[in-house]
Amino acid sequence: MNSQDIARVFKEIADILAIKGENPFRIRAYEKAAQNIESLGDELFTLIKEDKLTSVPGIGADLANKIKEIAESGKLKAYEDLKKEIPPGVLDMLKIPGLGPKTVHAIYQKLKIDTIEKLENAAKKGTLAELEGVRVKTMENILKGIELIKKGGERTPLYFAANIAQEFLSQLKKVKEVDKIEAAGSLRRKKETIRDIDILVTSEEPAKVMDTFTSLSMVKRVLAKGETKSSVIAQQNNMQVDLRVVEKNCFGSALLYFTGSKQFNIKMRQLAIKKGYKINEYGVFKGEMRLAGKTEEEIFSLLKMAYVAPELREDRGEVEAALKDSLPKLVELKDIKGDLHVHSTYSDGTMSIEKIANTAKDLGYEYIAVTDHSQTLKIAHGMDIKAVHKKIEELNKLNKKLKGIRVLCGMEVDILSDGKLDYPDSLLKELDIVVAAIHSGFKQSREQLTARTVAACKSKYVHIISHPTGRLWPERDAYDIDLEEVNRAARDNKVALEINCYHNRLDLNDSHALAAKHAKVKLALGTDAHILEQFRFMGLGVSVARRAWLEKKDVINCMKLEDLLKWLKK
Ligand code: DGT
Ligand code: CA
Repeated sequence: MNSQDIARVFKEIADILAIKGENPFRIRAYEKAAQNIESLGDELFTLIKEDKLTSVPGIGADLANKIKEIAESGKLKAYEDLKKEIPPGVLDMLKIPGLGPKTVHAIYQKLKIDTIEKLENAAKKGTLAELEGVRVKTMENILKGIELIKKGGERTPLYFAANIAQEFLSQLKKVKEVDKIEAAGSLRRKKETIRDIDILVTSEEPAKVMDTFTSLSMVKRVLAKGETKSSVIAQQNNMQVDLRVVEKNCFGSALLYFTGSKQFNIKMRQLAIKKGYKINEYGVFKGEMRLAGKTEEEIFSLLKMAYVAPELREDRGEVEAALKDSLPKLVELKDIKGDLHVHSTYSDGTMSIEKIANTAKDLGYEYIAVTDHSQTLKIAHGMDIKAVHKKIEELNKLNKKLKGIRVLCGMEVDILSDGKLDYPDSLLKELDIVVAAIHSGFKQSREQLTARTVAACKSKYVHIISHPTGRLWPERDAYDIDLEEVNRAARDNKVALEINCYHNRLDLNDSHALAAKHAKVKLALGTDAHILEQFRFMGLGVSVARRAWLEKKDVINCMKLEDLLKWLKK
């Protein structure tokens, strides 16, 4: 149980009270307590030990006792009792993005709807409109939200799927009967979400490989076990993992086939036919004669085309480009010279600036931008102006001491609901780098959200728009924003758009980033790391960038320090 788990209990109590229609002050007290608990982090446990919980604003004797009860027993009786008063299907509705407890209260109390299925029907039939304040748009949003939850249940974000696959791969690599092994499918193409994991191996003894695979400790259930193909459900996320054993000679053609995508495969098959060949997972054939199949390279070369990186295999023009040898030279992780979005202890991060600098240096970076939250974002310890001055001073001193790494003094500045920035220009101009972001008012209209972002682009001091569509898997879908207009504003004002590499953001996504590139907008990669381990999200961001056809010149993180500093001067 960490402080976030405890905060979640309090947040859920607030939600249940709201669904019951209780006194708003009582609800607010629990909400505030949840926020305070969350922002305390580990300090919460020190306060518990020292019996000083009531020194935290908004936490009186009653809440303090409740916190202690959860910390000691992992449970809270008052919460368990409260949960029993509301049908579970009603509580599930809270998971629908954009549907708050007040609306759930009305839906449940007035219309007696108590499951997501019933809610979906009511939204489809339009009967929800009987409720005050529910418009057609609200019903559309509810249906979209339900769709999102359903999708979320089936597909797993890349980061988690890759971790699960890694466990299987590392166990299977230890098996002596396994020769070659590779993950194929959407995972190899680095799609942002993965339905199932496809693994290919070559082996002289497939039966033994299948025995081991189906009895691995990570396996929850065996769906099918055959001589050349088996399928299991992994414990984690209930993900399906398929394993195929193929002939050594066919490894390349099988890898090509099972990497997909399906659309890419179709294109390749048409191309092969045009050239008088036949292509399938066993190889490339002319009549009965097999001409290639051992490696992917061999196949591409037989078809007289350049090697197509897996990330590009989506039938978005890559086959045509490969035939003309005009594929982009995709950016690689090793090209990245710095991370342009991390948080320190100055706001809600857990790393000191010194620690950030040393880690960045160890990663081989030339620079790192420490971009803490601005004053309005209180939940994330947004910094007031005085604190920013202190940070500037500390960084000036630190940079004089440091060798081989430059820490850029930055801030992630809120774009307020009227489009103004959260600090005055006089402060912004003292910073090395300004990342601007929307953290509130997600439900504003498309016009408002677009106007806010465009206004931020027009500021002389903004360099990067962070997570431009606000999506946060699985809670929040991207908000409605006109990215074409944002692209134009970014290009005209020399602002880069971020590919936020945080595992449940990946925002911009691949197709948005590709559109930005076409609009001549630069992209910036930032991990949004709050803890040390999250620096490695950069790899995820690079995957998005590669799927977006980005080259070194499209990504500002590939600039040398000297060039980046020039670029930041605008
Ligand atoms: P996923 O699992 O939905 O995230 O996406 P994929 O791409 O991994 O799809 P999956 O697992 O159904 O199939 C793996 C690959 O096998 C797919 O990318 C291409 C190939 N494949 C599967 N079914 C077909 C098909 O009907 N036609 C062709 N041409 N290729 C297929
Ligand atoms: Ca798959």
